[in-house]
Amino acid sequence: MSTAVHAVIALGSNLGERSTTLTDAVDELTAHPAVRLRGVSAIAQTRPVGGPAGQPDFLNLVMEVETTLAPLELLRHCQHVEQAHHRVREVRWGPRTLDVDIITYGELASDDEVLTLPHPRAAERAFVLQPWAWMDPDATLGGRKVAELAAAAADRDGLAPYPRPEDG
Ligand code: A4P
Ligand code: MG
Repeated sequence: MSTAVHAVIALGSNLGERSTTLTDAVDELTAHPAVRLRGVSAIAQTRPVGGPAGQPDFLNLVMEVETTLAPLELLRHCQHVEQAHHRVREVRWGPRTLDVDIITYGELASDDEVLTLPHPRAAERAFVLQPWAWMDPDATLGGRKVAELAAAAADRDGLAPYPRPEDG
């Protein structure tokens, strides 16, 4: 029996019923018998980074799981969940109903383009780092505190808790 590994997974949605999509996807990802939920962040509303001008704001969250799936098995599982949400993705970095990225898989480092670990753009993206720091204030990525990386990220100003407090 293989040992369980902790993995951090980031979810984003900027089309359709965004918050329902994210919370359903958390349930679907952890419905797999080899995946156990260890933590899930609050939802952040974030301005789109990259992609076509004028696309809607994203909702993003981060979750931590413990899994006995191998890295590529976990990627395949994430892609199945994306597909179950009828993901629309015609343009790179364009609007999508659901995007699921693996941010870390234990301490594994890989530059394989099918599964790059840690996720190559995570360390500069507040839409990943800030929810991660909310979930786990002591988290580190590449030896640096995730909360500090989040504060320094260029897209930090476009991020707010969702729903905003004034919305109730
Ligand atoms: N792939 C390689 N490494 C990984 C990994 N660690 N996790 C490969 C997941 N997939 C990985 O991904 C393309 C290929 O990446 C896959 O075939 C997989 O084998 P994709 O999800 O199909 O395509 P994509 O998401 O359109 O492109 P990409 O490059 O993954 O984009 P990103 O970096 O995920 O960025 N702004 C805000 N505010 N919030 C967002 O959530 N998301 C993006 C997408 C851009 N801007 C955003 C947000
Ligand atoms: Mg992606």
